[in-house]
Amino acid sequence: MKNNSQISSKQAIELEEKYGAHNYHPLPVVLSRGEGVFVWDVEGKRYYDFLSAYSAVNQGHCHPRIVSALTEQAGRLALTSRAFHNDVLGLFEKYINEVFGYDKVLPMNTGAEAVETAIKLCRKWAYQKKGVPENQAKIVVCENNFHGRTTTIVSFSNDPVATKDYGPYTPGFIRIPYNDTDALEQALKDPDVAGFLFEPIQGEAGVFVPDEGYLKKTHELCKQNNVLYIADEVQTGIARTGKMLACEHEGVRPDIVILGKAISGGMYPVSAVLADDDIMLVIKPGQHGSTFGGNPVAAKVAMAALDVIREEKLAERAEKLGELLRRELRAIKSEMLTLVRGKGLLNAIVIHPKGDKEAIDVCLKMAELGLLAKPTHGDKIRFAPPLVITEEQLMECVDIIKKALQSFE
Ligand code: IF1
Repeated sequence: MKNNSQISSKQAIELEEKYGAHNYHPLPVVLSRGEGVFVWDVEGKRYYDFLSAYSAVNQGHCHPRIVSALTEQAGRLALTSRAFHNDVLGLFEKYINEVFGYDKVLPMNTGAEAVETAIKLCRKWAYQKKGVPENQAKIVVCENNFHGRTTTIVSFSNDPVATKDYGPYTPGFIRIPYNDTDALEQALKDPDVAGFLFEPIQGEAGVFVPDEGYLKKTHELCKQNNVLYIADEVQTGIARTGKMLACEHEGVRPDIVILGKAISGGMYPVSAVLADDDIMLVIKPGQHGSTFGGNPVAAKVAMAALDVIREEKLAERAEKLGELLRRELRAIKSEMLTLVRGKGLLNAIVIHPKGDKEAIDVCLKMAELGLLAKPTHGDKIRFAPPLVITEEQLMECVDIIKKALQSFE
């Protein structure tokens, strides 16, 4: 692969070190090109991308359909602000509501902005529809959640790395253990609870899949207590777990759905909140918004990205290939590999250290062998390839993972 970068990997890392905030500690890999399931570094080495930008690139890197949607619209009308209408937003809004079966969508840009939007929507609904006293609304969240990095969102995180020294924290959140329906039943005894905000599978926590029936039971509890069921599908949505929404695995229809990441195929920041009229219309003109939210480029890119998901049947593919991947990973003989879990093509392995070797060392070895993945919370490695991966490519990746693990035996 020809290297058309102006700088070497070493120079790129030095520039980031010197001129960039140190809010990340990336693997020592400098990427310069992506296509489908592959990315290439500056020196031309090819890797399988097993992170997919944390499930934003479900459709594969630089999908031609999505690239052309971006470039065509960007050259025609990029941003109008919402002070005026444009000829693309309404088409996107109709399309996404038909795909997911809701009355209305509120378009934003990042996942965190969509989560914040859902929190504001839920609170306003609580005061105007449920009759919760002003400023008393509470939202139940789960231990080990990850919903983004704004000060309100980290206010209800229990991850000290994400929260320390960012106080004072936003009040109005109750945290309960994940995957514990009794704990939710208890929390819902408080009449001021307005919503339950959860991830159908906890991604950052290490792809923690709740027990079968957890979504159904929690949905019923919320219905019984007139509490909004708010699914954060930023990472689990858009076919990643084998369905368009992970909640579909249990036939559950959330009151509010939060989407991000792969809604644009990773091509452009697009996020969205879906709800029916009785909830969404509590927000009146001027009460919420953002400069770029729902801009023509975002709208066109998102429609192309959703087209790709549906036309290439990527949900079905994720379901089938996810079963294969977990079966093959569980067959690997390695003392370091203690657990394999996931749904569709959102998976993780749990690594037991061997001597001084741990998950990060396995990731560095896999990178050497041509596969990129990153540990989360120390001992878990997330495996989330683009959903366009073929069975043959998946088997090649299993082989790389096996070689890396067994290199420490
Ligand atoms: C980083 C983690 C994953 C999310 C869910 C909302 C958001 C995210 C379920 C916010 C974002 C990203 C953030 C990114 C890395 C990645 C991540 F490791 F941070 F936790 F995926 F697990 N809801 N997750 O997963 O969306 O504002 O980022 O668009 O912060 O490094 P965003």
